[in-house]
Amino acid sequence: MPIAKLADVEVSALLAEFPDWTLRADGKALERKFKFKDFNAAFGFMTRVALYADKHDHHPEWFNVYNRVEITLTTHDADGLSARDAAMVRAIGEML
Ligand code: H2B
Repeated sequence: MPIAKLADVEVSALLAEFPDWTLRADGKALERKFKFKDFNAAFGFMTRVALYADKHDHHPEWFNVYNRVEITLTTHDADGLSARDAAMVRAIGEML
């Protein structure tokens, strides 16, 4: 089901509030790289994100090797960024 795309000014405000996230070159996704103490810490974090994703039906594109996690957030149903990504950025910040 389609969902509204964030306006450019909303994306700018989000990036200003969460400077650890960067806008992908095509402007359709947010990216962030995380590094943890070890795999246990990384996977614990991923588990928290996974539970959030399941609850909100909004899923990250991600990559993990040992203590590194890379997350890309986008909304396929909006072909870009939506309020769901903004909410997830906010939630992830509280899972660290
Ligand atoms: N996750 C993300 N990141 N973007 C989506 O558009 C999306 C999703 N859509 N998870 C959901 C699932 C949709 O496919 C289901 C049918 O609600």
